[in-house]
Amino acid sequence: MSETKKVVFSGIQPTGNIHLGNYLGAVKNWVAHQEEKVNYFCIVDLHSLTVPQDPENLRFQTRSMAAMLLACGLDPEKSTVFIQSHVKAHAEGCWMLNCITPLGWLHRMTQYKDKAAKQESVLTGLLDYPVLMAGDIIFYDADEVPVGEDQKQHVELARDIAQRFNSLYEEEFFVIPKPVIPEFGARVMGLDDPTAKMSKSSADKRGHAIRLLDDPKEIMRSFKRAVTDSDNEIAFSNDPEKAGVNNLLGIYKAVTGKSQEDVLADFANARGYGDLKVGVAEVVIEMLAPIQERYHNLMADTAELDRLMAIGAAQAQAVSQPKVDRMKEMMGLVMPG
Ligand code: ATP
Ligand code: LTN
Repeated sequence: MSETKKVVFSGIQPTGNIHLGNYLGAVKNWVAHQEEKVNYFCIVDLHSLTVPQDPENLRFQTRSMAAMLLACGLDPEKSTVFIQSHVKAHAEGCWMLNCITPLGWLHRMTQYKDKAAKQESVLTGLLDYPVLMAGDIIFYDADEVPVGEDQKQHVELARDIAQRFNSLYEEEFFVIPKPVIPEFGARVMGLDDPTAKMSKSSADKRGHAIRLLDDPKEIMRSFKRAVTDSDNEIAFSNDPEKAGVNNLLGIYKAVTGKSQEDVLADFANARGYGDLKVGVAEVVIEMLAPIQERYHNLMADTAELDRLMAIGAAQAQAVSQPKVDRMKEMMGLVMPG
C-alpha cells in the first residue's frame, strides 16, 4: 500500500508566534491530507539560525512550535513530526549539496534579496538557506511540498539542485519534488497593510497578524482595526485598492471551506465592512478555541513533547541518513570501515 502513497515534506521555522497565514497557507493543509500520504513535517530550527536568535527564546519557541503543530492536528501516528537539528543528515547533506550548487542560483532568490536588504551584515547561512531547504526535501524522496506562495521559488530551486545531482551522479537518484500551493490561504496579507504578507517577523506589531494564541478579544480587536477601503462593496477582487476586503474574504473562505458564492451569500445582508470584519473574526475565534486548549495541555507536559519529538527524529533519521550516506559514496568520500 504505502509504496504508492505520495511522500510529503514541509517545514516551518520556530521563529516566533505562528499566525493565521502560516496556518491557512501551510499547516491546515498538512493536517488535511495526513491519511492519504507518507508525511514528514519538520521544525526547521537550523533555518532559524540564519538570522540572529536569542538562544533561550529559540529553545522555547522550538518546543512551542512542536506543541502547536500537534495542537493543530498533526498526529504522530500518521506523520513524522521532528526537529531538524535532531537529524544530522540535514546539515551533513547540505554540505554535499553546497558543493554542486552554483552561487548565482542563490543570489537570485527573492527572499534572500529582501531579507539581506534589511540587514547591515548578512550571514552566509542566509544565502545558503535554500540549499539546506532543498536537502530537507530531497533526502526524503518527497514528491510534494505543501507551502505558501512565498516558498515556491525555493522549491523550484530544490528541483534544480536535485536535477543537477542526478545528471552529475545517477539519473533518478533524487525524486524531483513539486510545490503544492493552496488556492485560498496561500498568501494571507497583513491586516494593517494588505499589500504585505502576514509574517512571523512582524507578528508582534499591533494589528498586523492574528496569532494562533491570541485571545478572542484580541482577535476581534485586530479584525475590527483591519485596513480596508473607502467604499462599501463586499466582493472578491484583484484590484489593489480592494486588497483589504479581498484578504478578509479570502480568510473567511479558507477557514470555512465555503465556495465564493456561499461566502458572498453569508455577507449579502451585511451593513458594510463592520459586519464583514465581525463575521470573519467570529469564524476565526471558533476555529482557534480547540487548538488553543490542546496547545496549553501539551505545553504543560514538555517531557511527553520531547518524547514524541525523539520518536519523530528516529523515524526521520532512518530515512534520510542512508540517502546522505549514498551521496557521500557517490561523491567519492571514503565511508568509515
Ligand atoms: P518569517 O516572517 O520569519 O519569514 P513566516 O511567517 O514567513 O516567517 P515561515 O516559517 O517562513 O513563516 O513559513 C511557514 C509556512 O507558512 C510556509 O509554508 C510559508 O509559505 C507559509 N506562510 C508564511 N506566511 C504566509 C502567509 N502570509 N500566507 C500564507 N502562507 C504563509
Ligand atoms: N523555508 C521555509 C521553511 C522550510 C521548508 C523546508 C518548507 C525549511 N525547509 C522544506 C518546506 C520544505 C519557510 O520559511 N517557510
